[in-house]
Amino acid sequence: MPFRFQTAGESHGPGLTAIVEGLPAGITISEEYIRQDLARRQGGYGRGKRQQIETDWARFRSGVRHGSTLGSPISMLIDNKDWENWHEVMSVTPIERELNKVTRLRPGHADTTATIKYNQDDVRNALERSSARETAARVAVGALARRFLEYFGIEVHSHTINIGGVKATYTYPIDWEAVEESAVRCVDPEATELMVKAIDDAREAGETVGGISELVATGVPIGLGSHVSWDRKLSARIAQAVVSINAVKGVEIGAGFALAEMRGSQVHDVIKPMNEWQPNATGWVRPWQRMRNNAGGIEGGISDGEPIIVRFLIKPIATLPKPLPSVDLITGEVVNAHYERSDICQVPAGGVVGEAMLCIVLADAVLEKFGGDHIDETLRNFRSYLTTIGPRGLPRE
Ligand code: EPS
Repeated sequence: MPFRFQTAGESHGPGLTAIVEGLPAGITISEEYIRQDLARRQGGYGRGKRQQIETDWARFRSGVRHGSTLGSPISMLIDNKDWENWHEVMSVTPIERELNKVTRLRPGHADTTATIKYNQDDVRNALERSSARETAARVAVGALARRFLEYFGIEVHSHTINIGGVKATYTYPIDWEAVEESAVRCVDPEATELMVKAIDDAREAGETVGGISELVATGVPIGLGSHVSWDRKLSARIAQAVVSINAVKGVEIGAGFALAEMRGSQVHDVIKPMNEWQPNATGWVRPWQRMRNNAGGIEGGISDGEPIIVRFLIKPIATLPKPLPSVDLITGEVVNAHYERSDICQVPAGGVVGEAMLCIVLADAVLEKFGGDHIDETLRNFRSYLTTIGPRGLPRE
């Protein structure tokens, strides 16, 4: 059973809904566990006033009993606290009063494209769903996937490596605690300071800034994904998942675009045997190791056992405090784009959403490979597979 999910909800409607299917029975989970990631998504220097209103919390409505998954669809509700202020504007039923419509199109948001495509005369009918508020639901789904991956010793983290052109210096392994302590989720303290300054400068100028976040997944066994068809490649699935995040305009895996400047011998990751054959706590053995990881943990569309490294670019938020010139949807006149309120920079939060999407893709790939209706069955299949992944000439048990 694949890991499937759907989200629903408008930014200022009553709340967000997520439905997840495919997780085996017997996985222990709590709302508090999910809250940790929801809180991380709400944080980061440069966030707007909305995050002071919300305390995102996902309530289970199905699929979990006495703290364990049942194997049935899991539904979660995240209330919008801000709904209180939007009852009339976002009313499901028709209202008496004539409301001011949003008609000043923001360049860079879905305002123009979605309003025209869906034949609307109020941009709110498009912007409510295209708002990155939806990513709260994805993070709740991603937390379920993360919990599942923990059973296999797979961890997914992210860190900010660039905000507005300020680049972080870092080496692996990353100190993830230091990342979470940084105001912008950056491991480099000097860069953190400069990134904060870049956000302050942007705020003062009525601007917004984007940047780059890096995802690192460790403990991923060799063999997730497939080389045989385009849509089964792990790299392709990750790229789609990450580019689907609001405001993401680019993605690279491993050394990515830097590979264009190297020759083949500098690029490909030389294989060497591991000296250690001892399984770790989860039973994971790593019979092969690479001298480096330019491939970012994926070769031929299949995980190769090295950490999966993915970077993605988040453009500056389209809602500018000092709006760009635009056009009025109704009159066609030149106007300034619509502005309500917005974040100045959402890159630290974007990293958390990226983690969620990577967790979802990896959970799906683990389920595809190992199956199972109860987590014990999935783990049995996983451990059995691990006995087969060493050099072919050596005993496999
Ligand atoms: C967001 C909530 C939204 C925006 C932001 C993300 O809240 P509001 O519109 O009420 O201020 O702050 O949305 C965008 C970045 C966007 O471009 O739409 C959230 O919860 O993440």
